Amino acid sequence: MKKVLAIDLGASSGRGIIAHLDGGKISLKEIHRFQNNGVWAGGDFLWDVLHLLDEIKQAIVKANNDGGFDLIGIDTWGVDYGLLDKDGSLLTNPVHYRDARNAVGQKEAFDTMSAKEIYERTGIQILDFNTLYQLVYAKNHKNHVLENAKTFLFMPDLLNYFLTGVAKNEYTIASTSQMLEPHTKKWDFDLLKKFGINTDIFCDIIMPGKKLGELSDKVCEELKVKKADVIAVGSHDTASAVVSVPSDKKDFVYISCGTWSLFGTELDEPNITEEGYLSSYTNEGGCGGKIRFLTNIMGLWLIQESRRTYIKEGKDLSFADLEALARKSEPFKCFIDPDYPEFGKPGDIPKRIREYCEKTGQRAPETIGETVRCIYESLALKYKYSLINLEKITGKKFEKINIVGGGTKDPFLCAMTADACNICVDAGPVEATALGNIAMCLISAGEIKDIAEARKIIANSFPLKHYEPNHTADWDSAFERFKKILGK
Ligand code: LFR
Repeated sequence: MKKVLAIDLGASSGRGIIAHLDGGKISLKEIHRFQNNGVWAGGDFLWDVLHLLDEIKQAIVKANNDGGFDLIGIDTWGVDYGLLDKDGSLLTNPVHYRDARNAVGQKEAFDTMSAKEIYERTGIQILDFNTLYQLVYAKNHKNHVLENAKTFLFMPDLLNYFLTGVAKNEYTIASTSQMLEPHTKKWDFDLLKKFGINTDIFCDIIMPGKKLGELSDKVCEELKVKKADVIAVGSHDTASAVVSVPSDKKDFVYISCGTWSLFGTELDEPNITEEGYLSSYTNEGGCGGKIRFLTNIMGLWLIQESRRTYIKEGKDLSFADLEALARKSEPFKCFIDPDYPEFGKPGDIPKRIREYCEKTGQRAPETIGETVRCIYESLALKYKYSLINLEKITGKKFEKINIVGGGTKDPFLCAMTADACNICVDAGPVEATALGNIAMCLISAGEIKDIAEARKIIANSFPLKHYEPNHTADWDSAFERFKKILGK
């Protein structure tokens, strides 16, 4: 019976979870949790990657003291990267995907190739933080860094490298970069050359489920732990989350719901069409040879960042407090497009929501409860909009939405999703990302046969919460108003 240490890093916190298979169920234990905040340094918004490495080491020591482990998998958010010099040392701190420079890089990239052409080639949703645009910015403004770079690593690749000394780019995380050819699953070097990016820095791509290496002698000595295998899991957190969607159907709809809401389905092949481009559907790489056909929706970030503003103003409200205030507030007062670019930047979201409502001729929210309710309803309506587009593009009709991840702890949002979309919702598991990571480790060790079996085991291990839709005509008229705001 193999023991797994899953390291799951989100954009605001990280965890170390140990797990094993026990009588056809996965048993989990969180042994370490830590903060992961972007840090402003001299006008740059950066990741403190050495802090993350240190926390991962603490998780390794704790897991070792808790009975040991045989396999480690690391997953993180997408797109961000670090560069090594010719001696294998980190050149600079990785830049946070919410740094304002990325929008500049994107604009500059469009001088070389249009957004549509980039989408047609890569199948990836046009988001200003995609690695491609980050590299265009680096080339145009920080070229001394790129000129000294020998090796390019995404965040999980970089952390794996620190633990093993092995430098590889894992496929699912690489697919978030907008720099892969989606059919061959290889680097699109021709594309990169068009942007003048040195293609020598990229590593071999490793597929999820393969062994990447072992904890290095140095790490074992430093931490006084035994050797363990480091597995290339679906190292993009969303790829891991999709592995653990507890569905036994071939076609299913999921929302990986946390800071972001990743709304989509799994496909066998990329689906790159004009409609997909216009409705912001992406073709990210999945585990088991699948494509994650999904759209990236702003998600609970809007509530998290609003809460930070309220706390700065001296109103120390928990998420449960915010939800309670929202429940008591006037329904359907005003809506936002959650994906309006201004909402993606750190700062005073409630103020930006008020401005947005005024600009779009709506009554602006006046209280905290009204603001939070506006966010919840707008997310639920964006899910409905995304479901309609998904059914149109794929020609499939879906009967249920599986919500996985931290958002499953929010019954208000889950119920609203069912009501707005007029569809059943199954919510769970909450630990979707870590579970997908664990599942790929156990598949690589031969303890689980494949992803279908992993999904059965996960469905069997964690209870789901079921929501029946309570769809009223109010949601239909709300959706008509919402579409006008989107300009559709
Ligand atoms: C979710 C996620 C999304 C990605 C965003 C930024 O945590 O990985 O999939 O678009 O973060 O990297």
